[in-house]
Formats: sequence, structure tokens, C-alpha cells
Amino acid sequence: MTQAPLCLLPEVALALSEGRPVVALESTIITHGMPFPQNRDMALTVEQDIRDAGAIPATIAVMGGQIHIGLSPEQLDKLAKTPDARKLSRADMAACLISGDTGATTVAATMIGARLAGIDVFATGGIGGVHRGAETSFDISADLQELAQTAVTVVAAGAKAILDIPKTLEVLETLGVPVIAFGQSEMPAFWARSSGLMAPLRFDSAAEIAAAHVMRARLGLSGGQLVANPIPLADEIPLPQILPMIEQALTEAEAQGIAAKSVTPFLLDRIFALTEGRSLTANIALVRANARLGAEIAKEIAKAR
Ligand code: PSU
Ligand code: MN
Repeated sequence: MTQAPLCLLPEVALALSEGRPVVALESTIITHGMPFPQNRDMALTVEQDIRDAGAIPATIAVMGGQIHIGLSPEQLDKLAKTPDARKLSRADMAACLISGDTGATTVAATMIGARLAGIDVFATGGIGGVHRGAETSFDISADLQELAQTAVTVVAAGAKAILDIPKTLEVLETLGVPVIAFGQSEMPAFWARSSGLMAPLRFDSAAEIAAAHVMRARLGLSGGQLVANPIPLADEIPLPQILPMIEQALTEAEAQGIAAKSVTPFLLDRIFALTEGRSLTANIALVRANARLGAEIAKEIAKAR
């Protein structure tokens, strides 16, 4: 089917060949998004959440010259202890594959892997977007372009307020990416359920999101859908509480000249410290919620096909 160097975990290969629901997961959140051992525990828990919901998880990473679609618990453990893994976006995939190095896939690279393997749905925490100050730094994540060209439905908790959320929504609109808030009209803001901005689209069921995914394929439209799933109420950190910490982390990043790929990991790490770990607890809760919703969407797509 493809010339790509893919290595599918047997259980993932079997599920895909039988048309059963599979949910892709990224690995940059493991290596660059959370500290050890919470990163490993999160990865294992989220995989179990997907199984409990009746789908098969497939965490994606590059190792030994292959794109691995699905990792064993041992591989997940090893990756979680590899903080110097390369952070891979679209631009880095080929170079990492020919080097044999270990690479963790961002949202963009995970979408590419999922598409190659024939996986329709991918669950994560937050996507990259337009950074604050992008008018001078030009820092706009390649995740947005990927959403415009690769046909995977991505479930995230919205864009976090380290980003410029209004500009992120504008760019997604320009790129023709459907942004769907789940179960509310407002765009969620990662740690917070409210951003103060209306989402362009709203659906209240996994079945509708799945139907729209299938309809886009029938229309021959390139690109994916972004589903913005609000963090569970019990785990949210409202915007007024988290904003001062975000401002401080941004000031520190600027003072230290943090740039390019290092920006997002730096900010997440600083906000973790400044919130005394509360941002991490919230992050884990929202990834789990997204995994569960991703499984429901994958099941509906499997039914529809
Ligand atoms: N947001 C999070 N945690 C993460 C990331 C984003 O809450 O780990 C990661 C994702 O892999 C995303 C990447 O694709 O950061 C975006 O990086 P950049 O801003 O450099 O494009
Ligand atoms: Mn960037």
C-alpha cells in the first residue's frame, strides 16, 4: 500500500485489517511535554482508557529507521526515559528516519504517521498554534499546516493560552480547517474550559464528528478536523488563575532567548513549576478525556464505513 518504513504493532495491524477502531497517540507529549515518571504513567493510562472504551491505542514514534505505529509497554517506558529524543515535525521525519535516531512525533508528525497507517483519529493534549508575538517572531506551529493537508481528526483540549488563541483560530479558518468545540459553543483553552471566544463549529456527539469526517472524505477534501474538547470541570484551572503564570513563563522565555522548537517545551516546564504541578495534573486529566472521546469517534467511523 505504501513505501513508507512503517512498523505496526501486531495488535494494531490486526485491528486495522479488520476495520476495528484505532486511536493514534503522539510521543512528543511524552518526551517533551511532561517529566518522568508521570509521562510514562500518563502514556500507559491513556492507552488503557482507549482500550476500556473499546478501541485500540497506537502511540507513534520513530525508532531504528522506522515509524512505529503502536508501542509495547517496554518501548513506551524506554521512550519516556529519553528526554533527548528528537522532536519531529513534518520537516524532520525523513532526516530522523535515515539517521536511525529516536524521534518523538509532534501533532504534525503523528498525523503523517496515522495517515500512512490508515488511522482516522488521533487524540492528544494541545496542538501547536500561533505564538504570542508571532507578528515579530513568525512562530507559527507546523501543526496548523498539517491540519490543512492531512485527513485525520485530531482531538485536543483547544489551544493553550501560551499561544495567541484568536490568531490561531484565524489561521485555521484561512487554512480551511474545521474547528469543532465539543458539547459547548465556546472554544476551550486547554487548562481552562473557557477562552472567551466562540468556536466556529459545535457538535454534541461523537457520531456527528464521525459523520463529518466521513463526509469530508466523500467530498475529497484534504486536511483534518480539529475537535476541541473542554477539560473535565473537576480538573480545570480557570484562565484568571493560570494567566499570571503564563505571563511569567513568557517573560522568562523572552529574557532567555528561547526560540524555535524549544519554546513550547520550555513554557510547559516553567508553568509546571510555577503552578506547583497543578498544570500537569490538569494536563493528564484532559489527555485522558480526549482519548476517551477519540475512541468514541473512532468507533462511530468504524460503524459508518
Ligand atoms: N501542547 C501540549 N503539550 C505538548 C505539545 C503541545 O500541551 O507536548 C507538543 C505537541 O507535540 C505539539 C508540539 O505538536 O508541542 C508543538 O510544538 P511547536 O509549538 O514547536 O510546533
Ligand atoms: Mn514553533
